[in-house]
Amino acid sequence: MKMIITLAASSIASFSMTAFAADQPAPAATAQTQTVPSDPAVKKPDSGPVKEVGFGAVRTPKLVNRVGGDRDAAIEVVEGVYRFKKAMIESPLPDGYPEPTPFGAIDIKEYPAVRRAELVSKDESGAAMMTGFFPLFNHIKKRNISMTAPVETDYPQLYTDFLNDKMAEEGETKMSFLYRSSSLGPVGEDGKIVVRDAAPVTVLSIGAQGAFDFTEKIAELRTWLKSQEQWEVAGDPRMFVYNGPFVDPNWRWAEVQVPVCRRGGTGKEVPTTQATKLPTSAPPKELVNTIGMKFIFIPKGQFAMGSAPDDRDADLDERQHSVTITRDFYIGAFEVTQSQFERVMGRNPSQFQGKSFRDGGFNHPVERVSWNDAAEFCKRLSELPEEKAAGRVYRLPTEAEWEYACRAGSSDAYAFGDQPQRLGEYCWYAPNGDGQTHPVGEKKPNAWGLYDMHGNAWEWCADWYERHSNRPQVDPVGPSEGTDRVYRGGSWNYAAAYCRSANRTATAPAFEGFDFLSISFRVVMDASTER
Ligand SMILES: [Ca+2]
Ligand SMILES: [Ca+2]
Repeated sequence: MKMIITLAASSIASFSMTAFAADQPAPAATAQTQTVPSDPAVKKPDSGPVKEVGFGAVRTPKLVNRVGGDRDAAIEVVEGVYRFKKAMIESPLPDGYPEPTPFGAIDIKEYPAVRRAELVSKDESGAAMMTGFFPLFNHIKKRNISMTAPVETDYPQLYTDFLNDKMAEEGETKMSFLYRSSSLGPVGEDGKIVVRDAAPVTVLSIGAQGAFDFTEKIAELRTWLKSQEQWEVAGDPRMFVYNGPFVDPNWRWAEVQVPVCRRGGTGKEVPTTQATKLPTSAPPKELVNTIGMKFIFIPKGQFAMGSAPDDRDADLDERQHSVTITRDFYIGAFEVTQSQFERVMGRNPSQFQGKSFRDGGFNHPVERVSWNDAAEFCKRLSELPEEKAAGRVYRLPTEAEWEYACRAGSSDAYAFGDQPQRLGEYCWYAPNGDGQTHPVGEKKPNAWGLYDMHGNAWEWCADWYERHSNRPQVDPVGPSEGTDRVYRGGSWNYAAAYCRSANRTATAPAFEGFDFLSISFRVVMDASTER
């Protein structure tokens, strides 16, 4: 088995180079820059275009912690290219990716979520990896996506006991091309290829040079792990190959990595390389209830909740972590409107109503509702005889469900990408809000068919507020008690950063001298009730 892995490692490396040579113009020169990766240490200017930094090579000291091996090895960025001795990396890395680890050094690194095209092979011979390269290459070509570095190879279920070098009886190999940004294409299947978002992961990594022995590098990581008590293994190993064919074989750059978590952490429960497959981009099922509220079917799945480590607009309470939603659900396509609220509750507390509005305001989101009002609405809607007969039960979304639905497969700042200048297509916010809410559904929906998740009116979630940790979570519902309830998404009178998918806000659930101006909500209907 050891031998096989060594073969696989070297054949991928050498074959990749050949394929680049045959079919690929200089990868770096064709870099299609949708967003510019950025050094978190550098403050973004308040306005104006962000300056392109070479081909994307940026220093990311906050994401890298040198913990062993050659501690003095230091990479450089020269003219937008990573360099170490005579080795260099010219293709851009995915957005937010930490810098490479130089040969012989051992780092602990924080990787953000990444959209990637995967091809799985049960064949361990290494030949399968050769046949895997072209489908992946054709996939990115078809979508007009440029090559990034690295090409990633995962070895899921390779070990039954990594620390004691016990191999599994059989395993598979997964080769992945990484998207630079999730805005480059949707998740879903493309023939044998699956495009999905891998969750953020912390890894122990060792830099490798030229034709290296995979098992030797693994052994060095194992030795390091055995020498300390703070970190433990949290998944199966993977390999990064950074270079194309134009690089001297002796100076090719690679890394061998194994996921780790702090001892006592829960990282093992959701290994990132074996994440639940995300829903495809196929149009979800819709449903309209007896009072005309439209709902969209949201399939269960996994996503990266919170903000990427390099998002300079992010607040401290948005720490990125993996969340698994284990149950399908339905969520309102729109915010609850004034007419829907009035029909169920017999009153309309909104400030933006009356004859100065096109339709009296009835199709605007209801606002000036407290969390308690929103919860009461769900209860009364569930109790309507027609809804009861249909077996439907309504509730507020958990904060995780809300963000999962808002992102609709995206790991960027907004559901459509990272560019706030496009927000006006999707969102009523301060620059275009014109001092009021707007009828629901007038802007573009997200990829799952949900409107006004960004902006128009804020939206209550079920959870009490607390700061996120970086632990993986399954169906989180927030703390059992608290003082403030969460609300999300920004509104007509707030700036772009407040409308980000990950932005969090909270306030008291009852009226206490604050009139909940511009806070509305949308409701969830549990999918199990419909099957
Ligand atoms: Ca909204
Ligand atoms: Ca916030």
